[in-house]
Amino acid sequence: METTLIILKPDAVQRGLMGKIISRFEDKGLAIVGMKMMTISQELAGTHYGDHKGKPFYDGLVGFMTSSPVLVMAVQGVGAIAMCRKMMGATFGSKAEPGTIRGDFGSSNSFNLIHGSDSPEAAAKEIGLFFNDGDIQTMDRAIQGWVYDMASGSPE
Ligand code: IDP
Ligand code: MG
Repeated sequence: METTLIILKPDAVQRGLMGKIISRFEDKGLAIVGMKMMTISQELAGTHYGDHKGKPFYDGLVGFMTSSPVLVMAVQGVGAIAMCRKMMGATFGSKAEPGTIRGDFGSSNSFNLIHGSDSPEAAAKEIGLFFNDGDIQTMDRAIQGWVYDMASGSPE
C-alpha cells in the first residue's frame, strides 16, 4: 500500500472541479484517507516547491499556489503514487493526453489543476508537510475485497 499527496490547486477549487476530480480517484478504487482545505502560505509553498527555486516559473508558481484555497488529500492504494501521476497526465494542460485529469480539464501550462507526489520519498515528505500526525485515517474498507484480489492474502 502506498499513500500519496494530492493537491487540487486554486484553479481546480475556483472552477468547481473538486467533486469531479475526487470522483476519478474514488472510481479507480483508491481510498481517500486524509483531506483538508487550506490556503497555502508563502513559506509552505517555498518548501513544497523548493526543488524548483531559481527556475523562471518559480515566482509565478508560488504566487499561484498561495492565491486562493486548495484541497489537500492523502490518497491510498496499491501503487497509488505512480497511478495518480498517470491519472493526472503530463504537466502541461495543453499537452496532457485526453482521459487524464489535466488533459480533460485544463488548457494552461501553469494553471494545471493538480499536484501529485512523484516518488515514495516525495510522498512521505509532502504528507508530513501538509498533514499533522493523526490526520491520516486508518480504515477497513468494506469494498476492499472487491477492489483488490485478496486470494493470496495481500491485495493484487
Ligand atoms: P508536475 O506538477 O507535473 O510534477 P513539475 O515539473 O514538478 O511538474 O512542476 C511543478 C509545477 O510548476 C507544475 O505543476 C506547474 O504548475 C508549474 N510549472 C512547471 N513548469 C512550468 C513552466 O514551464 N511554466 C509554467 N509553470 C510551470
Ligand atoms: Mg513535480
